Amino acid sequence: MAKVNEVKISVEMGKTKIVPGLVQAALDEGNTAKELLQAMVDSMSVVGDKFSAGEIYVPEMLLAAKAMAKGVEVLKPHLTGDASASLGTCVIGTVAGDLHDIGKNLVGMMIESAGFDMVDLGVDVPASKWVEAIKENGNVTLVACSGLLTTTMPALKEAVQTIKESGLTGFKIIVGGAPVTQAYANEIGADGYAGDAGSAAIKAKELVNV
Ligand code: B1M
Repeated sequence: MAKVNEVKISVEMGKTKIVPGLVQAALDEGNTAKELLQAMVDSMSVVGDKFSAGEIYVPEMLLAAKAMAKGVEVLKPHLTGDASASLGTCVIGTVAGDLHDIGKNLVGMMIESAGFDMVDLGVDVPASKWVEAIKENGNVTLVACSGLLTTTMPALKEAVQTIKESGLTGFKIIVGGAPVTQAYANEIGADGYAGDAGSAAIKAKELVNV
């Protein structure tokens, strides 16, 4: 079996120990980092579909996520560039009530490689914590809020509104995540929206006028 397929299946099965070695072997075989990332994203779609169908449960979903995170660690040096000029600090996190962080981490990685310094607030970030982080960290030019659940879309709205109502200035807010759309981003007053990690980095630069 081609190594890329072995990566895909091993992530689906949550084989955290063997995924890093398989990803490295697939890179050595000539697969690109982008191809391998896409294979792992596809695995997570399969996992999500199996969860929806009641074929697997939360623990299996969690193991698959851990396996993907291990694979992404191996890909990281191949996905990120080496930006020289700093575009300021980006504060990133997943909104309150939401524990999904793989997409947020990929977005953070790509935005960092576009030239931003990164402050990662993690997951389940309450609206007030974004404001504190903007105050505490100098030169925040971008705030990036991720949300993966339809049930946490109101938390995304609350985060954006709380940040805007704080009166703090000098930064733009970008939002994204599977259930989020450009229309929803407009509706909640975000400055930008991106559908995936690569376009988030492009949008981030655009928002800070580079
Ligand atoms: Co969850 N989960 N999950 N889960 N989970 C989904 C999202 C789901 C679609 C699965 C399904 O039912 N088919 C479903 C959501 C349904 C919905 O709301 N519409 C779901 C559910 C229901 C749940 C629970 C409620 C299950 C339960 O407990 N009954 C529960 C909620 C827990 C909580 O958050 N409070 C739950 C829990 C979990 C785990 C903890 C087990 C685990 C997460 C572990 C982790 O992240 N460390 C998990 C996982 C792994 C998934 C799936 C299978 C994979 C998510 C993922 O990592 N995808 C997911 C199914 C799926 O996605 N198809 C699912 C890969 C990742 C690269 O993609 O995160 O979409 P994604 O990120 C993309 C884009 O969205 C975008 O760029 C990224 C990269 O290109 N993007 C941004 C993301 N953030 C962005 C920010 C931006 C811009 C773009 O700007 C700031």
